[in-house]
Amino acid sequence: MSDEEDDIILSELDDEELVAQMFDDLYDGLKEEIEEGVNILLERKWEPYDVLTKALVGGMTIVGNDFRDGILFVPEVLLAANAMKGGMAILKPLLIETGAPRVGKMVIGTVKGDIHDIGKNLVGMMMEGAGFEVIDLGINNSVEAYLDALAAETPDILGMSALLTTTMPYMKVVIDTMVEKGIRDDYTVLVGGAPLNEEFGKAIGADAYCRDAAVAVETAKEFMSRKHNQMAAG
Ligand code: B1M
Repeated sequence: MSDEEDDIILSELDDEELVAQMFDDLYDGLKEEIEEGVNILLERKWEPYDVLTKALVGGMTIVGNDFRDGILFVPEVLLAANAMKGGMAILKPLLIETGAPRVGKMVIGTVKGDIHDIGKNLVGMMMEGAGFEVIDLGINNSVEAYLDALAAETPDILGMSALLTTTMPYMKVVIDTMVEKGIRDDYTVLVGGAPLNEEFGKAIGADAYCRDAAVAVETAKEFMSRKHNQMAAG
C-alpha cells in the first residue's frame, strides 16, 4: 500500500468518493477496507441491496474486465473475491428477513468443474431475503450430488450456477438425467451465471435463465405462485 493510500480516511469521503475508493480497495483485495466501507455506507442509511450492487458488484465488474484482459491474474482475483466475501458477510443478515413465512424451498449449487461461488452465494442470500429456504450445495456439483439433494430436500426449485463456457453444458447433463429418471417436472429448474443467456436456458430445457440475483428472486416467486394456482385449481 502506498503512503498516499495510508492517509485516506474512508469515513471522511463523500458517498461517491467512498464507492470509487471501494472499487480500488476491492481491486487491491483489501478485505478490512471493504468491510469498513460497507459499514460506513450502512451507517449512512444506504439500503443493503444498494451497497451490494453498487459498491461490491460494481467493483467486481472492474476486476472481471481486467482479469479478462490479462491485467489481473488468479491470485489477485482470489484476493478481490475474498474482500468481496467479507463485505457480503456483513450484508447477509441484513438481506435476510427474519420471521418471514417460507415462500418455497430451493436447492442451489455451482456445477461440476466450476469453483466460482460468489454469484451463487448472492442468489442464495437474496432468495433467503425473499423468504425462501435455501440449501446451498457449494461448488463443483456432480449430477449425483444434485439428485441426492433433490431426493433428500424435496425443494420446489433447483438452481444451478456456472461461470465458465466449459462448465455450462453440464447443466444440460443434470437436466437430461432428471428427464431420464422421470423427475424433471417435479421441480422448477432455474439457471444463471455470466456466460449464459435466455437462449441457452431454453436449449438445455431449464424453466428459466436468470440474469442476476434480483431476477432469480422474481422468477422464483412467479413460479411459486403458478404452482400454488395450479394446486388450487387441481
Ligand atoms: Co474466474 N473466470 N476463473 N475466477 N472469474 C471468469 C468467469 C471469466 C469470465 C474471467 C474473464 O476471463 N473475464 C473467465 C471465464 C471465461 C469463459 O469461460 N469464457 C474465468 C476463468 C477463465 C477462470 C479460470 C479458468 C482461470 C484460470 O485458472 N486460468 C479459473 C477456473 C476455475 C474453475 O472454476 N475451475 C477461474 C478462477 C477464478 C477465481 C478462483 C480466481 C475467482 C473465483 C472465486 C470465487 O468465486 N470464490 C474467479 C473470479 C472471481 C472471476 C470473475 C472475475 C468474477 C466472477 C464473480 O464473482 N462475479 C469472472 C469475471 C466475470 O464474471 N466478469 C471470472 C460477481 C458475481 C456477483 O457475478 O457470478 O455473474 P456472477 O453472478 C451473478 C449472475 O451471473 C447471476 O446472479 C449473480 C448475482 O447477480 N447468477 C445466477 C449466477 N449464478 C446464478 C445461479 C442462478 C441464478 C442467477 O440460479 C438460479
